[in-house]
This record gives sequence, C-alpha cells and structure tokens, in this order.
Amino acid sequence: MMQATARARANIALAKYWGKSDITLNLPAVPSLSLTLDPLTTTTSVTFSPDFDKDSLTINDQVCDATSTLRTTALLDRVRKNAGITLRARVASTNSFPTASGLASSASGFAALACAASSAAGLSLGHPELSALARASSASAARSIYPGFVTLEAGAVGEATLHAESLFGADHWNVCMVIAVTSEGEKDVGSTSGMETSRLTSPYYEAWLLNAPRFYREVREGVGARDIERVGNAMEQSTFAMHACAMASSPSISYLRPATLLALEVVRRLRREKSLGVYATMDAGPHVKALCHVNDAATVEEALRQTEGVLRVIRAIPGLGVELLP
Ligand code: 2P0
Repeated sequence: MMQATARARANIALAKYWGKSDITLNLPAVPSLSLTLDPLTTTTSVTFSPDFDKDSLTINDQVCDATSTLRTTALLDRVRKNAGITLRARVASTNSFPTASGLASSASGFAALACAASSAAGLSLGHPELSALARASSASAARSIYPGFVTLEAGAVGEATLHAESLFGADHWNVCMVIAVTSEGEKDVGSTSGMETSRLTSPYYEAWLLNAPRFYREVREGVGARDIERVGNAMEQSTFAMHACAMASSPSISYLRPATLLALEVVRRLRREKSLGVYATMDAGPHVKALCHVNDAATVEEALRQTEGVLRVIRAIPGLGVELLP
C-alpha cells in the first residue's frame, strides 16, 4: 500500500515574505522569519493507487474541484517524477483552523502534503529536500517543515533548491501568538495573486524590497536575544510595510477589516496603558495575531476576546516541525 499520513503546523511570519524573485520556481524576493505554531495543524493522507484515474483532493471532507486541485497535482507531479512512478493519488487533508483566510493553511497544507506524498511514493527525503519541495508550491510552506523559529532567505533567480532553515527550536523562547479570528470565510484575494499584483503595480514595491531585509535582520537579532520589544517593533514595521505595499496596488488590496483595526487598537492600548510587551501582526487576511510573553497571554487573550467583531481567540505557542504519523 503506497500510503502515508503527515501532520504539519501553520507558521506566522515575524518578518514577512511578500513578492517573488522567480515566479516559475516560486522563489521569495525577500528573506522571512517565522514561528511554527501549535495547535494550528493540518493532517494530510496521501494514497497512490493504480485504481485512481486522476488525482483527487478533499479538504475537511469537502471535495475540491479540478481548479483547486491543480497546485496539489503540481506537487504530486514533482514527487512522481522524483520517485519514477505515474500512479494517481487520493489526498485527504484536515485543518484544525479556518482554511484560506490568512491563517497560513497553505503553509501547513503544503508542508504536510510534501511529507506525506514523498513518503507514500517511497522517497526518504531529509528536511532540506522536503522544505524545497514544499517551497516550490507555497514559499511559506517551506518554513512549516521546521519547528519553532525558522528562516527562509530570498532566492536568486534559478535557485531551485532553496529551502528554509531552523534558527531556534520551539523551546527557545516562551512566547505566545494570541490570534483574534475576525472571519471564518475565505479571503477575496489569495496571497499569490496579491503579492504579484503588488510587484507589478504598487509604487511602494521597490521600497518594500529595499527595506524588508532590514526588518528581517532586526527580528532575527531580537529573537536571538529574546527581546520582545525589539522583535515586536520590527515585526509591526514589516507588517505595516507589507500591507501598505499591497494597499497601494492597482486595484488596491486590503486585507484589513473594521474588526482588524479595533483589535490593533486594543494591542496598542495594552502596551500604552498596561505596559505589556504585546505587538501585532496581520497576514493576507483580516485576523490579528498578537505576539507576547506567555505570562501576559491571559490578559491579551481576554482583551481581544472582548473586542467588537472578534469571533474567537486562539492561543498558539511555538510548535513542532512536520511529522509522519503511524
Ligand atoms: C508570510 N505570507 O511571510 C507572508 C505574509 C502572507 C503574508 O507567505 O505564492 O501562501 O504560495 O508562495 O506562501 C503567504 O504566501 O504564497 C505568505 P505562495 P504563500 O507568511
């Protein structure tokens, strides 16, 4: 039986990836640094069989149409080529959190898929190869292969083997990401098309390329020193620069909603009035993710839960890298 199941966790970037240097190979134009998170998991089973006449995909038991299966088939094709097989596959994926709404489901999804598909095909890949395989489908997925604090450098054109690297394990630093979920639906503009529209039309894209490496270095040094203020300030600047770049695109891309702005204000108020070391980030979706020390998480969680438009709050902590399940 050519079957395997893998679990991967979502990651949230503290220094953001936005924009590609090579679209064909899916290489990021800027370096990024992320935190892999529990309990935001995707569990994916892959079965190759001569009984299947095409690849099929279900996400949370819903059958996906041919268009939404294309990216999965592209990853399976790379695995099939590498393993020397032509069998079609059945892929069943389950997320423990909202899909395609800016909670990094493509990161955990393609990381789990890369691991499960290569194992089901009989390949025995190391973490760098798994990360490069996942990265070719979704650059953020390269980071979910590893636990804790993870870096992904910018790719030079043609650098097909680019992969993420582990910076520090999950136990390096007792921080939390308190996630204020503001919508359960799918986002209007996916990050792949959003970052491409930014590259082609935003007058701030060049400024983003110029400054993102500086935000990355600052976050990296701050994480090494476990300095929440240093990481938080650089993370917020990376976040707002990315969103400003997207907003200035034509047509404008705005992932922020009224509840996003209210939650941001709550984070600022906790800093100002309670002197808490809490800092906000947002991705290609309306949710606010608040980074803080574990000791402050309960206060942050309560304040965000009471914010108008916040549907629920998830407390996430540094998590494990990808794992094959028995
Ligand atoms: C990040 N995002 O660094 C940034 C911040 C969204 C905002 O990585 O085109 O889904 O598949 O490589 O990986 C989301 O981008 O994009 C992302 P593709 P991906 O987390």
